[in-house]
Amino acid sequence: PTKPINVVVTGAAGQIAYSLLYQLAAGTVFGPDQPINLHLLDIPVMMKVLEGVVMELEDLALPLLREIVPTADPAVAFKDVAAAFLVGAMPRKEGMERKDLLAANVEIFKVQGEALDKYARKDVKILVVGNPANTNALICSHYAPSIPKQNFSAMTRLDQNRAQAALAARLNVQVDQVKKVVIWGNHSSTQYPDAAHATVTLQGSTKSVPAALNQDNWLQTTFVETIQKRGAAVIAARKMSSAMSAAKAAGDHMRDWWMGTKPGEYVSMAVFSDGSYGIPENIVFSFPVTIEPRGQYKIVQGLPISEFARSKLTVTANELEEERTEAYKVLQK
Ligand code: NAX
Repeated sequence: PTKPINVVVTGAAGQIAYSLLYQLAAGTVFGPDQPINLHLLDIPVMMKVLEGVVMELEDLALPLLREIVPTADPAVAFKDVAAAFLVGAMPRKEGMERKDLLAANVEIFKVQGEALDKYARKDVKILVVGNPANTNALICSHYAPSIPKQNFSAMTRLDQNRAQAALAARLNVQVDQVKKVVIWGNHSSTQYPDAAHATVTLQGSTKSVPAALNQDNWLQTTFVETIQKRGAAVIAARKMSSAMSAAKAAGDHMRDWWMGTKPGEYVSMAVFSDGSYGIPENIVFSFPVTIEPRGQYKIVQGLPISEFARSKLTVTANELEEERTEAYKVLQK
């Protein structure tokens, strides 16, 4: 029998965790043969709410879910974890820009980086969901020097899923017929959702999305803006930020990292830039990647970058460099 792995979810009493925990317990992320112990971290005032979440997890009656450890202590939460979902943060409210969130959140990711460094497995896979996700991942890694930088990532999978769904709707095909949409850069309104390399399968034949749409103008304007502003649109409608779709995307991200990507496909993950595509190093930037089962991600190389795309990549890379400067300023105070 396979030994259980420890998996931590922070912000465990929050709304994204509420949808995410079920997926983890049901085996859709780490596979149907991998038992898990769930470590649930939240802040002290949320411990009562967390008790309710624990009751519901018990009542799922799912055999893969072994121990459940609710706690407000990072030392307990991060103990020997093989995977970490860093969801806990202050969520964006209506009208709030992500930059306002930075100061409030870097402190949290410093503390959690230190705890990962001390208590987690050295091969732990870390997914930062809490915003500003890319820069939080950078800070977290900075305070966890004993864990390889390649083990840190931030989530742009929700943006990828949104982009894929929007293209499928436009092309009037089922969502899984659209592949290879890329999200470049920051999980913010400067992200560049790029359909230039995407493919669509229509009645058994596969062609490029730009050729199928024959509307570069739509791809460069309405499409980009719709995806960039989708999070804000959900907040405006729901008065709360995306949760069900965010949790699904977090599961997708970790599953592909753990199990590998499908042959001939790639996915977008925000990871440490190694200078690929001329992006400055030492920022956490969303790139297309492929992953071998149980392996490391590899940034997809050699995609042609148009002049239009280049201008978009520059804007989002600049924003990440600014966030990095801001974050280190806050930490030096
Ligand atoms: P909620 O406010 O529902 O839950 C957050 C939880 O985190 C709360 O229970 C809170 O007590 C807890 N928390 C706060 N500080 C903590 C700490 N230091 N340690 C542990 N727990 C702590 O927010 P939710 O809607 O679940 O969103 C969580 C985060 O995801 C937000 O930062 C949000 O902006 C971000 N998102 C990121 C997305 C992405 O694509 N990367 C998309 C969805 C979402 O907007």
